[in-house]
Amino acid sequence: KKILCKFVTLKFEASPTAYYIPDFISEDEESYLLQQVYRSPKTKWTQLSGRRLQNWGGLPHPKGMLGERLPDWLQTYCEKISSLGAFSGKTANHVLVNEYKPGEGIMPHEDGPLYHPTVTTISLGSHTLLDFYAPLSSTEGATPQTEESRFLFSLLVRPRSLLILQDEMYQRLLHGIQGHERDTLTEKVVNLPAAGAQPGEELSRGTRVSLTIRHVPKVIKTKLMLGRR
Ligand SMILES: O=C(O)CCC(=O)C(=O)O
Repeated sequence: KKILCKFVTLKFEASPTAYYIPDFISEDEESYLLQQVYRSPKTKWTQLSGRRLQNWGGLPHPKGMLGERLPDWLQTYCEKISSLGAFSGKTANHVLVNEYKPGEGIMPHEDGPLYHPTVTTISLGSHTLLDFYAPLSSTEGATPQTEESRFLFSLLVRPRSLLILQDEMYQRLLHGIQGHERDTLTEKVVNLPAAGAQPGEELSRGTRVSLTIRHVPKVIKTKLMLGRR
């Protein structure tokens, strides 16, 4: 398949894995997806500090997600990505849509145990740098660790690209996006060749919409089951 011949594998330490697939979708598909995102009812948006988001597929919960049918425009991409084998044969059933204006971002975080340990992201509208951090060391009495000292590397995600993070990259490292309006690319951006960029290049951020597509294994199929233990 066209998509598979373009991927790049990055290996770090034990086995953190990232696949960066440029031009996973066409410009027409990008416009269509953006149109669908902005056509969604206003009530679908949740405003957070530094970004707003739409949650599709249900709210992940330790006792199980009350699954909601995904709209066709998202289901199509869930199936397309799942057919690459990203979720060990399962089909993605959950999508978070995040919108970041220039200067907005997301604090370093882990995605937690409610998801299959693979996260896939389609970027729309603008590039961003996704930054990776070492987890807080549990060493007692160690000097406090700053965000800066825990920073490891970044990935440049261009519009229309697909990023697949698996294994340690998902389970051990934290990821975040700094609230910058411009990025100067350095050697710390480890996928520059794959993303068709050069060190020293400066990129201005526009509004980026990301589709974070995942598989939530524990799903409650009907409301009737909610009261059961
Ligand atoms: O926008 C992105 O690419 C990252 C989103 C993210 O980390 C999240 O929603 O947990």
